[in-house]
Amino acid sequence: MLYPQINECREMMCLDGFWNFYAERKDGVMYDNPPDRFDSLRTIAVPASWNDQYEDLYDFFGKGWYEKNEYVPISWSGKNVYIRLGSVSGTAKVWVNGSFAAEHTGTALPIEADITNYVKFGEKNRIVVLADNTLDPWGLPPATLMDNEGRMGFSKSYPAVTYDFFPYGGIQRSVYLYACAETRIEDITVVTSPEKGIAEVSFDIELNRSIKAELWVETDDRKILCTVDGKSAKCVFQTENPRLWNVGEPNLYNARFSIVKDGKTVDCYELTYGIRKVEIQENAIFINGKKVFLKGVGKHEDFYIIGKGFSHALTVKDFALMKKLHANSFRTSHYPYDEKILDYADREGFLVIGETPFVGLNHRNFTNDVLNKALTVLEEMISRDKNHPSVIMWSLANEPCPDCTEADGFFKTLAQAARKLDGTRPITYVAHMEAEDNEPIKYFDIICVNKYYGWYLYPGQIDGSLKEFSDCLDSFYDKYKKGVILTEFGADAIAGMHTSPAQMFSEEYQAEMIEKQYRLFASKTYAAGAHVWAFADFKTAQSISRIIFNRKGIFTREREPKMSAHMLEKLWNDNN
Ligand code: GCB
Repeated sequence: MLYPQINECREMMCLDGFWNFYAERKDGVMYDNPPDRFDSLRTIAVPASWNDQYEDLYDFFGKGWYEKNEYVPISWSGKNVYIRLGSVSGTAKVWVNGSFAAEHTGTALPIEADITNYVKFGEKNRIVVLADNTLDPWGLPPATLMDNEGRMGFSKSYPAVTYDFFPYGGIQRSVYLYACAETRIEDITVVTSPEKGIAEVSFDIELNRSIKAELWVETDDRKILCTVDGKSAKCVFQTENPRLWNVGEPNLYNARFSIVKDGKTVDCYELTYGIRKVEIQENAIFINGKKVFLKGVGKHEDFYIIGKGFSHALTVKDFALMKKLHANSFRTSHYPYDEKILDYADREGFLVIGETPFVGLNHRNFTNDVLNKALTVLEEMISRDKNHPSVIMWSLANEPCPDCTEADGFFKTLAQAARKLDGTRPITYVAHMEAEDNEPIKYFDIICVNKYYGWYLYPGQIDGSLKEFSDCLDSFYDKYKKGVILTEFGADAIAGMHTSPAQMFSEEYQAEMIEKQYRLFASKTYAAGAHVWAFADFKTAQSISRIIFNRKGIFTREREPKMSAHMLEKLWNDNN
């Protein structure tokens, strides 16, 4: 699915801003379909989670109805019109002028529908979106059965989710209406294979309907004519001495694709791509034949008031801070992030581990039903993000339960599917911190693992747990003989809390622990990268182990540095 854009053939309008909102509660009026008038409406902002916009919505995990009345220009008549929502929490349904237009399950990925038949051109159109954020034990990610006494959630939390971030609800990414010709370019897949001064670039183009036409590809001072005869076309060329994309060297090319029929341009689309090759060799990551050690962080989409809503300013700020640290990479823990974040990573030369929303999977989740859903989500994610040079590998899960024998077949199928969908990137999965036997690892190219020595294990003992930390990683490597990325290690620190000697929750403890564990891990021959958990403090469900936020951020939630941020800036600058 291509990101909407305005160009010579396509028009677009953004529906971000104020929408009407109705929160459906058991003691209020409940709807199956949008009524002519909702019982009561208030204003809500899009894109943003609803939870922090009004106090009474803070712990509302149900059906949120959004409504907007918007003109569709008369100049769009005769064209096909689509609605595209970047992400809606849980299950989403969309109606246009009372007609049902689309349904989608799964958070953090787009929903798109052809709404041509429902639109009134030159008039106001009523768009209604249902965002159903009911916590679902079979969802991806799964929530445990709601148990408000907190017996079943992550660390006995309220709400009882199986993962450690707040289950924010709502329309959390931008909403667009866009118009293009009846025949349109629906998908483009870019594959680049650089080899000793020459690179092969291949574009696979998919159309929504069959046509016999010219396909012009303009890129890098070339104008290539290919033909489409049917619904797809391929264009392959070789380029000498290409400017390769790499970490810190974000060389991007533009490509413009136009479908020309009888001398008239029917549709066109522009995208940027990078020429680069990712390989795993000798336990390490190589980009264009150069070895790279991942230095960076695990992140979240999370900020005050907007919750998981996208913000351009926050994106710029976060990248600026990561650059200041001399970080070269991050993981989209624990779900796919807004595409604009990946665009920015392409432009800034950051390496990204793109993660699925398969977090908190436990015994009950390894069923055929969940697997089928997971396969759809995986396909949607890879199809959405495949053209970003910054995305260097796919992570197919974060910490599935360590002792689930059922997980083996589940991950075998997912791993095979991922390789089929994208043969150009390595695949990984993040093993559980307590995992001794992690059999699914055999299906992956490189292993990620989270370790919390000095915190959940050996609390209060940084030096006293270093040997165990080291031994445990060594035996992990000895068992699987694959390169290891330490995707999480860290400690909660409450900004402004200082102790001497370093004690848990102080800034000193966090900084000392991260530095000692990083230095030790980075010295291992099998170490392929280390990501500190986490970039910034973030909102979680409430529990006795979380002081409003998970405080493992090296920055506060406001993005102010803790001691560990200053320490890492120096450590990573000194080429460690
Ligand atoms: C983990 C999880 C992460 C949590 C972190 C923690 O292993 O992957 O989502 O936030 O531990 O702080 O407990």
